[in-house]
Amino acid sequence: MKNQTEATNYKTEIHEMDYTAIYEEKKATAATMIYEGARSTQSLDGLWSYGIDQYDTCLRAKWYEEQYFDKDGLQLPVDFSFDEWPKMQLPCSYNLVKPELFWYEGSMVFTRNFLMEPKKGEKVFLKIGAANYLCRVFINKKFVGMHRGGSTPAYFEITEYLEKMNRILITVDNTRRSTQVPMDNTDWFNYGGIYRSMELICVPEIFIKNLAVGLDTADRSFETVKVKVTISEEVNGEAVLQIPALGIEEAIRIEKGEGSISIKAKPDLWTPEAPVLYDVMVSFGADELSDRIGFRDIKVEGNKIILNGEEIFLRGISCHEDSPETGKALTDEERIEIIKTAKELGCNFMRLAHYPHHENTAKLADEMGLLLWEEIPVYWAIDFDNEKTYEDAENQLLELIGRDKNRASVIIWSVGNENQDTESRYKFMKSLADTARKADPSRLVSAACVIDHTVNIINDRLGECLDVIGVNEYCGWYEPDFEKLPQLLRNSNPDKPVIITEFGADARCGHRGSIIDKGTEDCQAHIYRQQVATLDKIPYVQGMTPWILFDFRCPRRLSVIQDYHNLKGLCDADHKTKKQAFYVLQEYYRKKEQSGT
Ligand code: GCB
Repeated sequence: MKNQTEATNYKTEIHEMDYTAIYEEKKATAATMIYEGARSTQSLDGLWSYGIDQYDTCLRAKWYEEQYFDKDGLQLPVDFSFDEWPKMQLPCSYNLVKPELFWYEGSMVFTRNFLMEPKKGEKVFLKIGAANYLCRVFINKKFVGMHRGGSTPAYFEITEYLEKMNRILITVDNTRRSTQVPMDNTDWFNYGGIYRSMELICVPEIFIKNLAVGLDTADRSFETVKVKVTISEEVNGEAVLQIPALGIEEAIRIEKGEGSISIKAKPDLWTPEAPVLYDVMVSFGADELSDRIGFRDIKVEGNKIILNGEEIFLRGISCHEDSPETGKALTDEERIEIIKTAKELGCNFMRLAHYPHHENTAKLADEMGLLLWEEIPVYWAIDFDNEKTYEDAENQLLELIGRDKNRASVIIWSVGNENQDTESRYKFMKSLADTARKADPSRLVSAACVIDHTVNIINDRLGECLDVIGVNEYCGWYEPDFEKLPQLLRNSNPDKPVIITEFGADARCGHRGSIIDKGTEDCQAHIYRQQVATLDKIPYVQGMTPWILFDFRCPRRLSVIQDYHNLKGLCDADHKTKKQAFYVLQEYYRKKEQSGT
C-alpha cells in the first residue's frame, strides 16, 4: 500500500490515522512525581474555557499551535475560539455541571491564561490532581507531556515553557477502551474531566524530590524512626530533619542524591482510636518541606492481622468516590462526612474501591483515625496479555504508593478486583503484588478475589502472592442459596488472614416488604444478619468491607428501581438516609468492638 504521506493530496489533520502517536512522548509517571509536603503552591483552579471535542480535532489539527496566519501573513480559518468558549469552574466532574454533558464520554479541551514568571534558579512543576483518563498538556503552543490513568496525579516540569503570560491547554479523554486500566466495562460511572485540583509548585533548582518516613520495626520495639530523603540531582551534602515533638533534630548525610537515617525515639503509636500525628520537617539547601506523619506497624502472623503488636479485627466498609452533587470531585466537607458516617457505623477500616481516591481522603483518615485499603482499577477483564496495559497498571500502582506512602492510615495496597484466574492474569497480578511489596515493604498486599463456584472453595492462585486474601462473595444475593457460604467457609483452610471484601444486596431506600422480596430494605437487612452471624464464627476471617456505604451512580443498572444506580448502599445515594441494614452492621460492629475480638 502506498504510504499515506506519499500522496500529494495528503492532509495530516484529516488523513492521519495515527494522530496520537506524537503525543505519546514525555509521559508523566511515578518517576516524574515530586513529594509535595505542604509546599506553597499557586492554584490553577477556577474558570477555564472548554470545548467538547468529540472528534479530537484539537490533537488532529494542532489547535494548540494557534496558527491564525499562514507564512505569507494571510489569515487562516480556525475551528476554535479558546477565549470565547463557554467557561467551567475546574476541578469538576463535568457530567454533573452541564446537563448536556451528563452522558458525554470523549475528548474535551480546557484552556485558560495565567501569569507566572519563574524566579532565576527556580523550577516550576504543574500538578494535575486527577484527569480521567488520558490528558495532554500544552503551554504556549508547545506539547509539554501526557499522562495516562484516571485517578492518580500527574507532575510535569514546565519551567522551560513559561513566559510571563501563559496559555495552558489540556485535552482530556475519558473514552473507555479495552486496553486501559480500568477497561471499558465497570460497575461505576465514568465521570470525565479534570476533577482534582491543578497547581503550580515552585522549587529551587536542586530540591527534595522524595521523603519516606516510618517506623523501623525490625526489632519489634517500635523505638526506631527511619527517614529516607531523595534529592532531585545526584549531589552530596546534608539534609536536616526535625520532629520537634520527639525532640529530633538530626543531620542526614546525602550522597549521590540519597540519604537515610535511623533514630532512637519513642513516638506514641498511631491507632484508629488514638491517631497521633507528628510534624516532620526536612530541609536541604534552599529547599524545605513538611508533613504530618503517624507511626504504626502492620503485619500478618498466621491467620491474624497485627497492628502495633496487637491483633486487630478490621471492621470495615467499602466506599466509592461518588457524590450525588459533585461526582468524583468531592469537597473536603463531603469527605469528612463520609468518614464520620463510617465511624458511626462502627468502622475502624474502609476499603477505597476500586481506584485511588483523592489524597485528602487518606490525610483525613490519618487525622480522624480510620485504617484504609487502597486499590488500583485492575478490575474484571483487564487485557492481561498486553504489555502496555501492564505498564499502565504498574505505573498507577507506583503513583499511588508514591503519593500515600507516608499515610499511617493506609495499611493495605490492593492490586485488583475480581479477575479471572487465568495464566496471564496470574503473571500480571503476581508482578503487581511483587512491585507493591518492593516499593513498600512496610504494608500488606492484597486483592479482592472471586470464589471458584464449581468447587466452592477459596482457592484463587493469586492468594500465594498476597499477605491477606480478599474474598468477594454474594451469598444470599447473586448466589441465591445462602447455604453456599457456610459450605465455602468449611471447605476452605487458608493459611493467611481473609477479609471478606464484598457481600451485600440491593435495596431501594424506603422500599419495605418481606425478607424474600429482593430490592427491599428488609431483604438486604436479612442478608446482612445471615452474613455477620456466619462470618463471625470463622477464625481466619479477620475483617470485612461489605458492599457498600452509599448507593452510587452506575450506567449498568437499568431496572426501574435502580434508575442507573447501584443500590447496595447501607445509605441512600444522598449519603444521609440510612437503610435497615446499616443498623444491623452497626450492632454487630459495636459488639465486636466491645468484645475486643
Ligand atoms: C462486585 C464488584 C463491584 C460491584 C458489585 C455489585 O463484585 O466488585 O464493583 O459494584 O459486585 O454490586 O455487583
